[in-house]
Order: sequence, then structure tokens, then C-alpha cells
Amino acid sequence: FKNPHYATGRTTMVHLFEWKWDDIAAECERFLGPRGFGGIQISPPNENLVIWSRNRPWWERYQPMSYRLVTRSGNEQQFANMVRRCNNVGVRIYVDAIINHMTGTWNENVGTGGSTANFGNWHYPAVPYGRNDFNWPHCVIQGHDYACCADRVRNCELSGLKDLNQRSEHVRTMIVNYMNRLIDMGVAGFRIDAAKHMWPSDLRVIYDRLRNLNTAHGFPSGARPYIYQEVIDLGGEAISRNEYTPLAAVTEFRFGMELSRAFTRGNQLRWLVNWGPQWGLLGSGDALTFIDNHDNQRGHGAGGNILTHKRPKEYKGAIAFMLAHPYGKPQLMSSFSFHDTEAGPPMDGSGNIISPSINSDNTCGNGWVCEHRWRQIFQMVAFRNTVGNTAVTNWWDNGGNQIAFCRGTMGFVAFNNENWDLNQRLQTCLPAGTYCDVISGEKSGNRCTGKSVVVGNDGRAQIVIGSHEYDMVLAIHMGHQS
Ligand code: QV4
Ligand code: CA
Repeated sequence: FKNPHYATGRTTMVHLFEWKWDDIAAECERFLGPRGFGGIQISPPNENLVIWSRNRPWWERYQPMSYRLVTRSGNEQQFANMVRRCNNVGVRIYVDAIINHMTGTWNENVGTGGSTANFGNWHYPAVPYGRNDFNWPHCVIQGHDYACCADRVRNCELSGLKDLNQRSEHVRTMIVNYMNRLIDMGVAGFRIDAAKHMWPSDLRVIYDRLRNLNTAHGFPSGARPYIYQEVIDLGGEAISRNEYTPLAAVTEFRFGMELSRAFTRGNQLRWLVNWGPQWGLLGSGDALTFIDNHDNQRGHGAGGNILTHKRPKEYKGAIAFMLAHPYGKPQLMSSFSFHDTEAGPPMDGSGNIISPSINSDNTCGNGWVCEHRWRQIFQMVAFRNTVGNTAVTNWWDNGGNQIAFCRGTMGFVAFNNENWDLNQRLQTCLPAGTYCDVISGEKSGNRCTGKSVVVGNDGRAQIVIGSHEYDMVLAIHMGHQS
């Protein structure tokens, strides 16, 4: 369950938060496929409670009403069409699976597919689930439970969301049927929402009953779905991420926390010389890595001082480090802009999501940030694809916040997070020639629109990153020789 089954030469996925299926299909064909993205995490595709009393917040999608594939993102036919079109251009789909709970109690009780529930009776007829399918006695997780009481974290409600009992055979069957239906439609794996709130022994039963990936969608025979479990473990928790790594991969929240600290000068970049397990991170093969996610970019979940698109220079620095360094399986966040942390995606008066528009410079409009379309970000995806699994070599630092390293003989990257310029002759490990920096520009014909870097016969080049430049990174690789 730890292999994403990306198409050959691809390495990175992007979370297209709250995108519609038709828009994702188009994005696969016009951008993600050609640019070498490996996959997409999509918002939950199953029916959710419609919450007009909060003006359709983004989090209504984490309130399952049934496993019917009808949401603001689209219906079942649109979903199937998206998966097929994305797989056709080598981009995999990973589903955010909410299997810990059903909706909480609200005055409204109609779902995005028209299903209803009787909350007082724990009755969800569209699945169907009834009283016996939930954990008893009814209780709600309190803040201090996280530090002391694993059983309460798993058997009580996460903020009032009705807590399913995954030991129930009926519950297991409904969940497995839902996930297998998606596998048959061609998805490559799952994010397991709120995995910490379920018993590993129950999850193991569920995972073991999943079918192999669908060979008609280009997966090798016998391929198991990629599974990454959402377990927030920043230390001091009754439940450890290590309880879940024997099952499948885990979201490594310490990764974004530490890199956010380093790129905001809470820690010197030079310490990243031994980035990885020596920092207390999971084993590389166990870790789904990211800077921000849809929760902590708006203060939900673990919260904290996580870098987001709102601090672009530092954010792009942290993302570039994530993509340049071999540790983990990286996931990019692609957001809609927001001020109100509860606000849903751009929508019209009827609650329909408004599609992103594409500007002439390839960035997005209509309220969508589309970090994945920022040149400094998508070109580092290409960098990661190019350098493959080469090692970090020739680490250099200035004893502070200027660092540089090679990836084998395939790529070189440098960072300047000081208040003064970086201007050094450094070993790039690349063959002699002229390379286009993929951060300040790109290769256009056989010239560079940004900086050119001239590598001599000894592999060295003069590397310049001014402290007042737009970006703090310079990156060159074998794919971008001019
Ligand atoms: C309210 C009260 C409760 C009360 C309840 C009674 O706050 O005290 O018991 O009503 O009915 C929303 C509201 C929340 C409301 C709840 C129940 O914000 O106020 O409870 O609904 O109706 C997202 C949001 C939550 C949201 C939830 C469901 O973040 O705010 O709750 O969706 O709509 C922990 C977990 C981790 C989790 C993280 C947020 O370990 O697993 O918190 N992360 C995942 C998702 C996240 C999602 C959920 C889990 C739940 O990434 O987006 O929560 O599926 O760290
Ligand atoms: Ca639970």
C-alpha cells in the first residue's frame, strides 16, 4: 500500500482542493499530464450534507451523508470521465476517503445527492447505516483526550461527527464496497481521513479486502492501491504515527512544520544537511510529505505557523527544498484564496462552484490560487522527475542560511535566505555547459528567459542570488541546458 503507482518518471502529486471533476479532467490534459505531474488528491467524492446555514463552508464535504458519488464537484459519470481522462495522460487520482464517521447533527438534513438522514436515530438510509453501526456509548473527544486516551480518540466523536464502528461487519462491508467501486473506476489510491480515530486492526481488515488496481486503466497486474493515512503526530500524543506505518503510508506533519520554521528563519538552513529520519521524521518510504494542507493552511487540524501561498517567497523556498530533496513522497497544495477560514470555494448564488479561469500567463483567476501553476513550483516538479533517485552530494553552506547541493550529476540547487547576497563559485556536479535557472525563468528556444548559469569544465559555476530578488532559490538540471 506504499507505492503510488505513478506513471514512469513521475514523482509528485497535487491536492486540487474543491475542484470540479470536469475541470480536473481538463487540467490533466492541458497542464498536469504535459508537465509531468504524477497524480491528484481530489476532494471527497461521496455525498455530503449541504450546510446553507454556514453558507456552504469547505468543511461540509467532511460530513458524509452516503457513498453515492454526487457532490458539488460533480456526479458519478463526471467522476468516471475524469479518472479515465487523467489516467490516459499519465496522471493518477487519489480519493480522500472519509470512513471514520458520518455527518454531525444539523438543522438541515439534505445531502448533495438529495439523500436525507435522521440524525436523532443515527439513521442514514442511503448507505444504509443505523444505530448498531456506530460506537456506543455516545461520547465526544475532548482536547485533553489526545494526550491521554487512545480509546476515546478512536471510539468517541471527532467534533460531533457520528462515529462509525469499524468492527461491525456491516460497516466494513459498506466501506469496502465504496472503496472497491472507486478502484474499479480506475483510482490509484486513497487518503484515509482521520485515520488516527480508527483502530489499526480494523483498518488492516479493510485494506486487505481492497481489490487490486484496475489493469484496464494502465496499472500493472497485482498492484495494490496507494494508501496514506491522515495521522497528525507532532509528539506528545497518546496515538503514534508508528502504529500506522506497518499498514500503509502516513501523512508526515512534522515535515511542513520544520521546513516552515526553517524558511521563516526560525532555524538555520544549514541544519537541513541531515534532513530526514535524523530530524525525527518517518522513514522516507512511509511518508507523504507536504508544506501545508487544506486544514493547517487555515488554522484547522494541527494549525501552527505553516507557510502557505500567503507568504510566497518563503513558501516557494520551502516547496523548492521539498521537491529538490529526495526524502518522502511530495504533495503540493493547490488552493482557492480566502480570508474567512470557514469559507467555501468560489461559488455562485446557488452554491455551484465557479471554475478556475486560466490567464494568458497560465496562472488562474476567478478566486483560485493554483500554486501548482506557479513557474517556480511546477518547474521544480520537472526537476524532481529529472534527478530521479540520485543522492544528495556536495552539500555546501555558509554556516547560516545559504545552502546548495547536487543531485548526483543530474541537478543542482541553491538557496539564499540571508539578508545579504549569495555570490559564490560552487560545484554543480553538472557537465560543462550553459543551463537555464528554472526558478527565475525557463528555457525558451535555446535561450533562457531568466538567469543563465555557465558551468565550467571543473563542474563549477558562479552562483548569484541577491537577497532582494523575487525568489530565494536557483535550480538547474539536465533537462534545461541551453
Ligand atoms: C460542532 C462543535 C462540536 C459539537 C458539534 C455538535 O464544534 O463541539 O460537538 O458541533 O454537532 C465541523 C465544524 C464543527 C462542528 C462539526 C460537526 O467546524 O464546529 O462541530 O463540523 O458538525 C473538517 C473541519 C472541521 C469540521 C469537519 C466536518 O476541519 O472543523 O467540523 O470537517 O465538517 C484533528 C483530527 C484530524 C482532522 C483535524 C481537523 O485528528 O483527523 O482534527 N482532519 C480531518 C480533515 C478535516 C476534517 C476532518 C478530519 C473530519 O482533514 O478537514 O474536518 O472529517 O486533528
Ligand atoms: Ca472513530
